[in-house]
Amino acid sequence: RQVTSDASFHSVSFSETDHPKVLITGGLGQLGVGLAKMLRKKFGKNNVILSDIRKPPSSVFHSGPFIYSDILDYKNLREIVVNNRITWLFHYSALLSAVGEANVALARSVNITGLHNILDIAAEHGLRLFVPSTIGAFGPSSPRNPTPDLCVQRPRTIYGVSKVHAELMGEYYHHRYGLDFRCLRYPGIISADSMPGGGTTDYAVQIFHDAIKNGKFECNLRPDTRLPMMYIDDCLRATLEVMEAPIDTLSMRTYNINAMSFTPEELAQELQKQMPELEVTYDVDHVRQAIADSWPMNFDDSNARKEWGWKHDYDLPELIQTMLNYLSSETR
Ligand code: AKB
Repeated sequence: RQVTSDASFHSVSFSETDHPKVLITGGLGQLGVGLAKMLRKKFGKNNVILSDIRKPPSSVFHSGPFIYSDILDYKNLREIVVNNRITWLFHYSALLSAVGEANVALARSVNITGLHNILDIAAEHGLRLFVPSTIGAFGPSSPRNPTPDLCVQRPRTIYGVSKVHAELMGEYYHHRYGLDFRCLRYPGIISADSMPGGGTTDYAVQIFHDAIKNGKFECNLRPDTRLPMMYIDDCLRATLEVMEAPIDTLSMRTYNINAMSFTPEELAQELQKQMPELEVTYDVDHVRQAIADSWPMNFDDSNARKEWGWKHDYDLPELIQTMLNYLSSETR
């Protein structure tokens, strides 16, 4: 397969007055269903297709279009893009940091080979492409407090290596083929109605579920491990905002975004203000701890704020209140 390098080729995609036709890959992970819900409100239910290789729960299946798509199968991907006249692609398929270390070959194939298919499809069909990157794209030799957009990136996980690769390949395709590539480096994302799978920041979601269910939580990171974090609604809004940002506001194609930074101990203390009976103990997972110790403690997102107006809504107390309200209404 060949990527055409004729820039005029890309102008056929869609006129600015039309709604985009959206495809979301890896749609059954932590973020896809929420993203689809937000985009469907704005662009119409049938203009947003969720996809994954897993069978969707019936609530997801009945809430809008869902399709089987394997990002490692180029023909399958191209067929979906062509048959549905896709114009925007959100590429969420990936193995996260901890699970990637447990299965390097699979992480390499999904996160790197899969991305190559996505880039080629997007360039070939003039799509606007969003790929999430992460605080995990930095490593022990990066400045950690704070971490700016442009600095040394030498991550020590296959997840981080694959995300640096995605950033660089997307930017290369932008310069070489005119691909409209947009990328945000997410901090740890905290959500109530979807669970992360196999990340290092997962503790910050699990603590809420265990606190409500059992009144206790065993944390797999040290109490003083500081990491950047964000509530899911902010993350999804940032993603839509960067996709809609006029091209002339973007001096770069990859931006850090952030909302807050805390340690497990600080999160537990803030949660205990609402739930004084909550017991938190620590049993450190050394793989996750080593990963967290190599990641940013504070994330400098000043370029996103300056250039396209990024602003978070949720700080730590707001996040805690929102999570507790949601989860306690679920158990009632
Ligand atoms: C992980 O912990 O692997 C992810 C991330 C920060 O990218 N949540």
